[in-house]
Amino acid sequence: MVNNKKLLAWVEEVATLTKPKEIQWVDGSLEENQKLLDLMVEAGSATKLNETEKPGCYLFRSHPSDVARVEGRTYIASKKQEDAGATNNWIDSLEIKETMTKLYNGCMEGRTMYVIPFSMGPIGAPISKIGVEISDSPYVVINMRIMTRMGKVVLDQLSEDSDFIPCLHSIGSPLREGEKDVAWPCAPIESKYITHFPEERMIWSYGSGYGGNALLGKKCLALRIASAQAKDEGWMAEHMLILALTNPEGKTYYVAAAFPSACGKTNLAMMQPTIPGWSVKCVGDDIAWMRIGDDGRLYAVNPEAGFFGVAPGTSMDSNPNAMKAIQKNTIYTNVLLKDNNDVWWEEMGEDAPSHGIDWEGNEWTPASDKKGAHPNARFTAPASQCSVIDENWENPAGVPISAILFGGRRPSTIPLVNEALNWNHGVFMGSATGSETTAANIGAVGVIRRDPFAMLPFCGYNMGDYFNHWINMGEKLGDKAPKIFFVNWFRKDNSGKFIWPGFGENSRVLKYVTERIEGKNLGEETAIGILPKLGDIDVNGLGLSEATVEDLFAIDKEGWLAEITSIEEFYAKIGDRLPARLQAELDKLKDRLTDNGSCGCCGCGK
Ligand code: SAT
Ligand code: MN
Repeated sequence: MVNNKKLLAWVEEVATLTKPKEIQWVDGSLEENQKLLDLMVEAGSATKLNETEKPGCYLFRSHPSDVARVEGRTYIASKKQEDAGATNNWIDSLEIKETMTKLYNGCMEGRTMYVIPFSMGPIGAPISKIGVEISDSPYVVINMRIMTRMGKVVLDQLSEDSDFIPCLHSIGSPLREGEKDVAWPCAPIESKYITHFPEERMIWSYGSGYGGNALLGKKCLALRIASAQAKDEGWMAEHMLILALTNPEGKTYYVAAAFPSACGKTNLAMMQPTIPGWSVKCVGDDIAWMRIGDDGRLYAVNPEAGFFGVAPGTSMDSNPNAMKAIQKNTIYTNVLLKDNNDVWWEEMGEDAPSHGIDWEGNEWTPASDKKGAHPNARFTAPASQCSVIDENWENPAGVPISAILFGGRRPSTIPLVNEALNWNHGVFMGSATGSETTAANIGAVGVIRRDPFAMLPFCGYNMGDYFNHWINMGEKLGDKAPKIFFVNWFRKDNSGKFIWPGFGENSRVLKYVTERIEGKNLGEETAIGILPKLGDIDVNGLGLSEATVEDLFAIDKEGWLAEITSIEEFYAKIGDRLPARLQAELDKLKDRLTDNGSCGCCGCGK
């Protein structure tokens, strides 16, 4: 029996506005899930995959206009524009409510309205947050069942007066009397809106059924709304994977790492180290909620319960543990369907089938000039199916973080690994993160953009205030603060080939990180940070020449000066809420690089 007053009133209010043909309270059971899947297969929007090869797996094809997050249609609605800041699309709360209320009017006609109670974080954990998503998409229901803890178990947590985050979602495609449904109903791009109300802790999404636009627990709640809550409450909601790294002596270090979407977070989170005796376990692959524990250290929880990973590029080479985790009970979206009802995608490590159906539903052969899978094709799989999931992945207290990594796709200038001189220098590094854009967002691919802390599309408030929150957290953590490193697996040589092999070989860098944590006499202070000396990172067997290795850590002065100019431009955009201490870090870096009154050989800042 639902007795939460706010929920009952909200469900009634939404139903009155959106006029669904029926309302279904989702319980999260297996039977309910199967019923929805059967229904979608029958309606022609899902394909059941080969039961022997892929038991319990289904394929969906989205509309070609609805294949990724739409940052251009994603808004932060607040009373004052400066509270959203220069990096967000701001919209006046009252204005957008009026616009979207008109769109929501009757938008669920002919469809079922699902009420999906979910918990981000283990049920009942102190850091967890309860949300309720109302959606007219059964695809959203089955994805939310994998990505979150969902259904009756969550509803049972809500008492008469307890609070939750309302997340309203509609695909924006009413099914009027006599109209035939399509496989992937959605609204045209210009009427899609993904709107966040951080002041009211509320989300309204309209018009898209894909990924982060529609699975509202993920980027919308666990990052945009949670980041605003975290600032107010003194914790952190970050776009970070969490991994456990164990050395041959059996000591485990937990590492959190922020990379922009589709930069290999899932691969790193489940990586198979190539160096003997080391192992990696996964706590999470996309989001970390971190708070300061009783012992003063930073503890991280993965608020999600599943992986929503990029399929193309995922292979037994790049990520064997993900490949194994997605063999059953997995939802595939926008991959290629083989003639035996199994799936395939580019760079899967398996020869392309001689024939198949591509992500747009067309006949495909290797001679086709189009890709078989969309570059942002995804798998949705339960984290519990990952054979290297860490034993503490659902620990309500979280795991203690020893190091934080930032990174992005940078073809030049940025070294393989560079350690911050101190916390605020690390905050500076995070704030200046840049990366080549990827297919995870609709827009140009392959241009470098500043993506501070990999949070550019996910920070729910003014970026300058967010930077300041990081500085404040460092002050609270003091000498218990994790060490900060900037990594770049994506350096290219003159012919455009990646220099560093990446994937499992990244364990060599992680090993160096733990050795730095242990205070081993490695690395040296330079103008840009603490860089490994030649020999500090074991590159044996990689076939890299000494010159190439040197190149991975060389300080490209010209490149850095250009980098500084670009960071200055970005900081200017942030405006007057940019913390003075970050400007000071930028100035110090410039001085160190240009020898302006400094010794020029170290990071002493003199
Ligand atoms: O579509 S999602 O936002 O869930 C995936 C991503 O961009 O990382
Ligand atoms: Mn992500």
